[in-house]
Amino acid sequence: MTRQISVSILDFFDAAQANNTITVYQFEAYLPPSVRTWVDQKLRHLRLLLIDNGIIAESSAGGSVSESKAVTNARSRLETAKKDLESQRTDLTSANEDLTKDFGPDDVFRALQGVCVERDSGEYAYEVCFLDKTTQKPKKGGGHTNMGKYTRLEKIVVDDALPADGKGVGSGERWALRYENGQHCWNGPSRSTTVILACSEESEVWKIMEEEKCVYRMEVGTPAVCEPNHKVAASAAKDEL
Ligand code: MAN
Repeated sequence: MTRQISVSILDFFDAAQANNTITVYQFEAYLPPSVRTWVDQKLRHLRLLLIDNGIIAESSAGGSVSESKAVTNARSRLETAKKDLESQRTDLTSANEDLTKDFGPDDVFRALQGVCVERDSGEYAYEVCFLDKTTQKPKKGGGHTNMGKYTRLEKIVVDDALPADGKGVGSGERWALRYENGQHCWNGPSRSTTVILACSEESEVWKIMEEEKCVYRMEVGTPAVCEPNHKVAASAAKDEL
Protein backbone atom coordinates (compact mmCIF):
# COMPACT_ATOMS: atom_id res chain seq x y z
CA MET A 1 0.00 0.00 0.00
CA THR A 2 2.70 2.46 1.09
CA ARG A 3 4.79 1.57 -1.92
CA GLN A 4 1.80 2.01 -4.26
CA ILE A 5 1.04 5.45 -2.87
CA SER A 6 4.64 6.63 -3.10
CA VAL A 7 4.90 5.44 -6.72
CA SER A 8 1.63 7.17 -7.51
CA ILE A 9 2.78 10.41 -5.89
CA LEU A 10 5.88 10.24 -8.08
CA ASP A 11 3.57 9.68 -11.08
CA PHE A 12 1.69 12.75 -9.95
CA PHE A 13 4.78 14.97 -9.91
CA ASP A 14 6.14 13.41 -13.12
CA ALA A 15 2.87 14.25 -14.81
CA ALA A 16 3.04 17.76 -13.38
CA GLN A 17 6.55 18.26 -14.71
CA ALA A 18 5.89 16.75 -18.11
CA ASN A 19 2.70 18.70 -18.78
CA ASN A 20 3.49 21.74 -16.69
CA THR A 21 0.15 21.09 -15.00
CA ILE A 22 -1.39 18.66 -12.51
CA THR A 23 -4.33 16.72 -13.80
CA VAL A 24 -3.56 13.07 -12.99
CA TYR A 25 -4.50 11.69 -9.63
CA GLN A 26 -4.29 7.97 -10.51
CA PHE A 27 -3.09 6.87 -7.10
CA GLU A 28 -6.48 7.83 -5.59
CA ALA A 29 -7.87 4.66 -7.14
CA TYR A 30 -5.86 2.61 -4.61
CA LEU A 31 -7.36 4.39 -1.58
CA PRO A 32 -10.50 3.63 0.42
CA PRO A 33 -13.28 6.13 -0.53
CA SER A 34 -13.11 8.12 2.76
CA VAL A 35 -9.35 8.68 2.46
CA ARG A 36 -9.72 9.33 -1.28
CA THR A 37 -11.95 12.39 -0.69
CA TRP A 38 -9.55 13.76 1.89
CA VAL A 39 -6.50 13.25 -0.35
CA ASP A 40 -8.38 14.65 -3.32
CA GLN A 41 -9.17 17.87 -1.40
CA LYS A 42 -5.57 18.23 -0.21
CA LEU A 43 -4.29 17.79 -3.77
CA ARG A 44 -6.74 20.34 -5.13
CA HIS A 45 -5.58 22.84 -2.50
CA LEU A 46 -1.95 22.09 -3.32
CA ARG A 47 -2.63 22.55 -7.02
CA LEU A 48 -4.37 25.91 -6.42
CA LEU A 49 -1.48 26.99 -4.20
CA LEU A 50 1.04 26.11 -6.92
CA ILE A 51 -1.05 27.99 -9.53
CA ASP A 52 -1.41 31.03 -7.24
CA ASN A 53 2.34 31.12 -6.72
CA GLY A 54 2.97 30.94 -10.42
CA ILE A 55 4.77 27.58 -10.17
CA ILE A 56 2.45 25.65 -12.48
CA ALA A 57 0.05 26.74 -15.20
CA GLU A 58 -3.71 26.66 -14.99
CA SER A 59 -5.53 24.64 -17.64
CA SER A 60 -7.91 26.78 -19.66
CA ALA A 61 -11.62 25.86 -19.97
CA GLY A 62 -11.03 24.13 -23.30
CA GLY A 63 -8.51 21.84 -21.65
CA SER A 64 -5.50 23.39 -23.36
CA VAL A 65 -2.61 24.36 -21.11
CA SER A 66 -1.88 28.05 -20.68
CA GLU A 67 1.36 29.43 -19.26
CA SER A 68 1.95 29.93 -15.54
CA LYS A 69 1.42 33.32 -13.88
CA ALA A 70 5.18 33.65 -13.37
CA VAL A 71 5.74 33.27 -17.13
CA THR A 72 2.85 35.66 -17.95
CA ASN A 73 4.26 38.23 -15.51
CA ALA A 74 7.77 37.87 -16.92
CA ARG A 75 6.38 38.26 -20.46
CA SER A 76 4.49 41.41 -19.49
CA ARG A 77 7.60 42.84 -17.73
CA LEU A 78 9.56 42.14 -20.92
CA GLU A 79 6.95 43.96 -23.05
CA THR A 80 6.99 46.97 -20.68
CA ALA A 81 10.80 47.05 -20.68
CA LYS A 82 10.83 46.86 -24.52
CA LYS A 83 8.41 49.82 -24.75
CA ASP A 84 10.51 51.82 -22.22
CA LEU A 85 13.66 51.05 -24.19
CA GLU A 86 12.00 52.16 -27.44
CA SER A 87 10.87 55.47 -25.92
CA GLN A 88 14.33 56.04 -24.35
CA ARG A 89 15.90 55.38 -27.77
CA THR A 90 13.56 57.97 -29.35
CA ASP A 91 14.51 60.49 -26.62
CA LEU A 92 18.20 59.74 -27.19
CA THR A 93 17.86 60.25 -30.94
CA SER A 94 16.08 63.58 -30.51
CA ALA A 95 18.57 64.71 -27.83
CA ASN A 96 21.45 63.82 -30.20
CA GLU A 97 19.73 65.66 -33.07
CA ASP A 98 19.21 68.64 -30.79
CA LEU A 99 22.91 68.71 -29.88
CA THR A 100 24.06 68.53 -33.50
CA LYS A 101 21.45 70.96 -34.87
CA ASP A 102 22.60 74.39 -35.95
CA PHE A 103 20.70 76.93 -33.84
CA GLY A 104 22.85 79.87 -34.94
CA PRO A 105 25.08 82.18 -32.88
CA ASP A 106 24.11 82.16 -29.19
CA ASP A 107 21.38 79.63 -30.06
CA VAL A 108 19.16 82.52 -31.21
CA PHE A 109 17.06 80.23 -33.43
CA ARG A 110 16.33 77.71 -30.69
CA ALA A 111 13.06 79.58 -29.99
CA LEU A 112 11.91 78.63 -33.50
CA GLN A 113 12.08 74.92 -32.72
CA GLY A 114 8.63 73.39 -33.26
CA VAL A 115 7.20 76.57 -34.88
CA CYS A 116 5.50 76.08 -38.28
CA VAL A 117 3.95 78.68 -40.59
CA GLU A 118 2.05 78.15 -43.82
CA ARG A 119 0.88 80.09 -46.88
CA ASP A 120 -1.18 79.28 -49.99
CA SER A 121 0.41 79.79 -53.38
CA GLY A 122 -1.10 78.52 -56.63
CA GLU A 123 -2.37 74.97 -56.31
CA TYR A 124 -0.44 74.30 -53.08
CA ALA A 125 -0.12 75.42 -49.47
CA TYR A 126 3.53 75.65 -48.45
CA GLU A 127 4.56 75.01 -44.86
CA VAL A 128 7.86 75.76 -43.21
CA CYS A 129 8.64 74.18 -39.84
CA PHE A 130 11.70 76.22 -38.96
CA LEU A 131 14.33 73.78 -37.79
CA ASP A 132 12.57 70.69 -39.10
CA LYS A 133 11.24 70.52 -42.69
CA THR A 134 9.38 72.25 -45.52
CA THR A 135 6.24 70.74 -47.05
CA GLN A 136 4.13 71.24 -50.17
CA LYS A 137 0.45 70.36 -49.66
CA PRO A 138 -1.91 70.12 -52.66
CA LYS A 139 -5.00 72.25 -51.93
CA LYS A 140 -7.26 69.78 -53.76
CA GLY A 141 -6.12 67.03 -51.40
CA GLY A 142 -3.67 64.20 -51.89
CA GLY A 143 -0.27 63.38 -50.44
CA HIS A 144 2.08 65.99 -49.02
CA THR A 145 5.51 66.44 -50.60
CA ASN A 146 8.58 66.85 -48.43
CA MET A 147 10.58 69.78 -49.82
CA GLY A 148 13.62 69.11 -47.63
CA LYS A 149 14.80 68.46 -44.09
CA TYR A 150 16.62 71.18 -42.16
CA THR A 151 20.38 70.85 -42.54
CA ARG A 152 22.06 74.15 -41.69
CA LEU A 153 22.00 77.90 -41.29
CA GLU A 154 23.72 80.11 -43.87
CA LYS A 155 24.34 83.80 -44.46
CA ILE A 156 23.35 84.89 -47.96
CA VAL A 157 23.34 88.20 -49.78
CA VAL A 158 20.03 89.37 -51.27
CA ASP A 159 19.19 92.36 -53.40
CA ASP A 160 15.44 92.94 -53.56
CA ALA A 161 13.39 96.10 -53.45
CA LEU A 162 11.58 96.22 -50.11
CA PRO A 163 7.77 96.38 -50.55
CA ALA A 164 5.90 99.28 -48.94
CA ASP A 165 4.52 97.05 -46.16
CA GLY A 166 8.07 95.98 -45.30
CA LYS A 167 7.23 92.30 -45.89
CA GLY A 168 10.23 91.31 -47.93
CA VAL A 169 13.86 90.36 -47.49
CA GLY A 170 15.16 93.69 -48.93
CA SER A 171 18.84 93.93 -49.72
CA GLY A 172 21.92 93.01 -47.74
CA GLU A 173 23.17 90.00 -45.81
CA ARG A 174 20.42 87.73 -44.42
CA TRP A 175 20.17 84.49 -42.48
CA ALA A 176 18.88 81.57 -44.53
CA LEU A 177 17.79 78.10 -43.43
CA ARG A 178 18.79 75.28 -45.81
CA TYR A 179 16.50 72.26 -46.20
CA GLU A 180 17.80 69.34 -48.28
CA ASN A 181 17.14 65.73 -49.28
CA GLY A 182 13.40 66.13 -49.67
CA GLN A 183 11.22 63.89 -51.83
CA HIS A 184 12.97 62.89 -55.04
CA CYS A 185 11.87 64.90 -58.07
CA TRP A 186 10.98 62.93 -61.20
CA ASN A 187 13.81 63.47 -63.68
CA GLY A 188 15.39 65.93 -61.29
CA PRO A 189 17.15 66.36 -57.92
CA SER A 190 15.83 65.64 -54.43
CA ARG A 191 13.72 68.60 -53.43
CA SER A 192 15.46 71.34 -51.46
CA THR A 193 14.42 74.72 -50.04
CA THR A 194 16.19 77.89 -49.02
CA VAL A 195 14.19 79.87 -46.47
CA ILE A 196 15.43 83.46 -46.32
CA LEU A 197 14.64 85.21 -43.06
CA ALA A 198 13.91 88.86 -42.42
CA CYS A 199 12.71 90.72 -39.34
CA SER A 200 8.97 90.71 -38.68
CA GLU A 201 6.72 91.08 -35.64
CA GLU A 202 5.32 87.60 -36.17
CA SER A 203 6.56 84.53 -38.01
CA GLU A 204 4.88 84.43 -41.43
CA VAL A 205 5.57 83.22 -44.97
CA TRP A 206 5.72 86.12 -47.43
CA LYS A 207 6.67 84.59 -50.76
CA ILE A 208 7.28 81.18 -52.34
CA MET A 209 9.11 80.52 -55.61
CA GLU A 210 10.20 77.38 -57.43
CA GLU A 211 13.43 78.80 -58.84
CA GLU A 212 14.29 75.63 -60.73
CA LYS A 213 12.42 72.35 -60.91
CA CYS A 214 12.12 71.15 -57.29
CA VAL A 215 14.44 73.88 -55.95
CA TYR A 216 12.32 76.18 -53.80
CA ARG A 217 12.92 79.57 -52.20
CA MET A 218 10.74 80.98 -49.46
CA GLU A 219 10.87 84.45 -47.95
CA VAL A 220 9.79 84.38 -44.33
CA GLY A 221 9.45 87.01 -41.65
CA THR A 222 10.31 86.19 -38.03
CA PRO A 223 11.15 88.11 -34.84
CA ALA A 224 14.10 85.72 -34.34
CA VAL A 225 16.27 87.80 -36.73
CA CYS A 226 15.26 91.28 -35.53
CA GLU A 227 18.13 93.46 -34.36
CA PRO A 228 17.49 95.91 -31.51
CA ASN A 229 15.82 99.11 -32.83
CA HIS A 230 15.13 97.42 -36.18
CA LYS A 231 12.06 98.66 -38.07
CA VAL A 232 9.90 95.53 -38.25
CA ALA A 233 7.40 94.52 -40.89
CA ALA A 234 3.94 94.90 -39.38
CA SER A 235 2.11 91.68 -38.58
CA ALA A 236 -0.81 90.62 -40.76
CA ALA A 237 -3.17 91.06 -37.80
CA LYS A 238 -2.13 94.70 -37.39
CA ASP A 239 -2.60 95.38 -41.13
CA GLU A 240 -6.23 94.40 -40.88
CA LEU A 241 -6.98 96.98 -38.16
C1 MAN B 1 5.02 68.43 -58.25
C2 MAN B 1 5.42 69.61 -57.41
C3 MAN B 1 6.14 70.63 -58.22
C4 MAN B 1 7.30 70.00 -58.96
C5 MAN B 1 6.83 68.79 -59.73
C6 MAN B 1 8.02 68.06 -60.35
O1 MAN B 1 4.07 68.78 -59.18
O2 MAN B 1 6.22 69.15 -56.38
O3 MAN B 1 6.59 71.69 -57.41
O4 MAN B 1 7.90 70.91 -59.86
O5 MAN B 1 6.15 67.88 -58.88
O6 MAN B 1 7.63 66.95 -61.08
